[in-house]
Amino acid sequence: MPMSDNFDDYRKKSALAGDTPDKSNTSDKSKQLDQVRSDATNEALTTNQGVKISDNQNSLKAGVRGSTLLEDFILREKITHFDHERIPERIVHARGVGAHGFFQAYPGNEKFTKASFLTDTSIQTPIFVRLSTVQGPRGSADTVRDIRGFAIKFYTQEGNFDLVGNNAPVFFVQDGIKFPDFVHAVKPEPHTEIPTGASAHDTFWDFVSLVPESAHAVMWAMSDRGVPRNLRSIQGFGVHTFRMIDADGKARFVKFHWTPKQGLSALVWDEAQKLAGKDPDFHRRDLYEAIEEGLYPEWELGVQIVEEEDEMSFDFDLLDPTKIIPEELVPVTPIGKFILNRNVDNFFAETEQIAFCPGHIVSGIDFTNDPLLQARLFSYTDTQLSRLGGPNFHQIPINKPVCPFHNHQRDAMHQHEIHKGQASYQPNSIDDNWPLETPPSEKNGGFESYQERIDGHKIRQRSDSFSDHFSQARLYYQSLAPHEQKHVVDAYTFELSKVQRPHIREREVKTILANIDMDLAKQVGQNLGIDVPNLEENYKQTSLKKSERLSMQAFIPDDIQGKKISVLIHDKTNTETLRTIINWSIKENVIVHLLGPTLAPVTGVGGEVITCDGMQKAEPSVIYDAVIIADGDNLNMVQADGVTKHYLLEAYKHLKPIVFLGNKSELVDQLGLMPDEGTLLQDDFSQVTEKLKYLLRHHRVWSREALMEAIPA
Ligand code: HDE
Repeated sequence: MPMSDNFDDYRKKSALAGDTPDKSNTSDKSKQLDQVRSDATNEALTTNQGVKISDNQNSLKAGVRGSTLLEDFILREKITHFDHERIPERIVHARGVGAHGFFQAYPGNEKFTKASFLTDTSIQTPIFVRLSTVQGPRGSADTVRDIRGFAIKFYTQEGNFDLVGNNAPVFFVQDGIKFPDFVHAVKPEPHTEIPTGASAHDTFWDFVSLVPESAHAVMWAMSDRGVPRNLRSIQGFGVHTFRMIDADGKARFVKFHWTPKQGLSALVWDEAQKLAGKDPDFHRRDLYEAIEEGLYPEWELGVQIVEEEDEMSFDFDLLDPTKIIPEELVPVTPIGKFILNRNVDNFFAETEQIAFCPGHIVSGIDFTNDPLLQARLFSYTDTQLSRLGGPNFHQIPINKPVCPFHNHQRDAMHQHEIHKGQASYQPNSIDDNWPLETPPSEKNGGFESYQERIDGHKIRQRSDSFSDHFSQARLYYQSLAPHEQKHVVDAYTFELSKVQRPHIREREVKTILANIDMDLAKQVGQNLGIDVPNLEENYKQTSLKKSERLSMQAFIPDDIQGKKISVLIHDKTNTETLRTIINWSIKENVIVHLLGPTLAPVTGVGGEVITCDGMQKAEPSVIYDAVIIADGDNLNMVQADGVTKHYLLEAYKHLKPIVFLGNKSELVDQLGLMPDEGTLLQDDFSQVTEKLKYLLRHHRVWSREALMEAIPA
């Protein structure tokens, strides 16, 4: 690429020449803005009745200074509509972000299901995904510690299938009748409506310390899974055991898993807290921007399959939603993949109005008697009645099946269809009995519930097979890498330190944590000043001590696509270096932002004009995965700049790789940083690319955390 006096021209050209993914969506800002312009461009402004409006700035008044007239139907229509713009937010999972994509099945799935979207590899099934936090209201921050909802609507040719899962494979309660209690406890406290988006408060810990069945799910929430780096790098799970039915009517138990190609990564806690202030929309923005950049996130869908005859062969109950099936016992069989490749046009119409329900299933998939799932089957439709204002929410465009649907349901609030004919009942002879039922025996036949044999007494009781609440919580903790275990200790310590009532803190540590793992309990107890009884003799002996894929370390991506790097630049930055970095970023599909001291362009060593993508004060290091400090004749400037120094210190504290180009060991000393495998000091960017790639794939410089821990107090 020839040198150019104008660095910006160079950057545009190199982006065009580079081997980038399909960026037809383009990152060019003006084009993006064009895309979101109103679809009413070139149309006259009218009322909802179609009357053209001549003045949208002034209401109708009696004289220029007079009172406003009731007669002003234009004003009244506009204000009335505005007054009703909000609908009730979801009672849980209120804060979410959505995107469109498609699912593609792998060959061979007819071995266990007859669902056509899973067996016909020639079709791409459109999907809509909504990712959410559980606790906070619509306006809460994205990066709070919480489980993430991961709901997928598959618009199949045989009807909509909703897989309404979470990023943890287990839930807090075993029976749906406990769900409102759990939600009341975790939501903001009733007298203050505090805290927003957080579980670090008395009522949550009061409840979970009294309900041992929550121990396993709480452990997931307190681990790094509770603070994902972004929503492109979270796993999803169907949680409950479902069934799949093949064409011969044979049923098998399945657990759904979906795993990101991007690998799994988490925020460090300090970073999560800072982001909640510096960019409360961090996750929402990240997903939107990745899709706009053409960096489409991808997940592989898989199932753990258990033959019906093996139902009782585990030391936990398959119907218990607080249990996983360790992958050592039943591996995950991949059945397809999905990508998200289109942002919504309108948040309200799509993300807010989408209505998921675990009861939306298609032939080839069926339920089990998991008592949590059974309650969910009722709850979701019920909630839409008040949230979306009546039973016709399936007619809202985002909820509409892509296949035709016909029945005799009529009328009700917000009916969009104009049903014709007299026969809105069956049987009828007026319309030849149409629409007709389809026998299940036919190809693509009607839905038939799996004929499970039920034989029991009506009884309000939990099965004994649901009673081991601690073994799998222990398995989870013991399967984590040492740095992940440390984060769990830190998270329990932080959360419980916010609990005002000492007896709640003590109960959690002495009766829950001590029953899970003594090391964990002792460390948290020590941090909180609580003596912990040794309960090890109560521990149930289990054959499996570790399950490899519970640790996020088991999910290191193959590449670094979609990682974000900031390059700190000042006047007299070496333009040639920036060119090398940008060429590399295009090749690796990495997002690079050049950040100056202000938004004003900086001057390169040869006097070139370099436009900044942002300024260091406004785009803090917490937004990025790594920081590069460019070389040039600018060391004095960098040394004098407090913002840059803080930037680097914070990146170091958050275990991020930092590249000091121009071998700035003087600066490293001055900042008081301990050089480690993540502080890359070189003259030339090409000397660090391999190491930087390695560190970015592994996401953090974990050895630095251990190094900092090892320093004697
Ligand atoms: Fe939900 N849940 N839930 N839930 N849930 C809702 O439905 C409910 C449960 C999950 O992006 C609500 O439309 C009950 C488990 C997600 O729109 C509500 C029980 C799992 C979402 C509801 C559960 C989930 C919801 C609120 C226990 C993981 C967001 C608004 C019996 C497998 C969906 C709405 C979206 C939303 C009820 C337990 C996941 C009130 C009664 C277990 C991802 O109907």
